Amino acid sequence: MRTSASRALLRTLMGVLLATSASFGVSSVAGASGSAAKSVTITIKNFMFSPMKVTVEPGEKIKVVNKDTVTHTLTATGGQFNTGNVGHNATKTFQAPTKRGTYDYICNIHQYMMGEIVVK
Ligand SMILES: [Cu+2]
Repeated sequence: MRTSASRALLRTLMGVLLATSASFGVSSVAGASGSAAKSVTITIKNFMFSPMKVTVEPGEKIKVVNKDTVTHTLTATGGQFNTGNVGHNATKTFQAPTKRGTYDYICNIHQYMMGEIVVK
């Protein structure tokens, strides 16, 4: 009885191990397939970008959520990216530049709103 119980336990443990290694396999495949799977979110609230500075991989997806009641944009001062108008509670997604560097951005409507995206 005792042996079959431990055998059952062993089988369960093996199952867990298999499931764990399988999920590891999936995540490493996702990582290998590129940065497209990764994404970061910048939230706009009280006329501020949060976080003000994000570090991303080249081409990583950047999601912008506007929690203010007024419309904002997230616009690179160098013209590399621009969400266009993001209305109240709206979400826009764009891709980070593929070239490494630091990209400053502002809100086109309220140009004192500033942030920074670092591609490394
Ligand atoms: Cu704005």
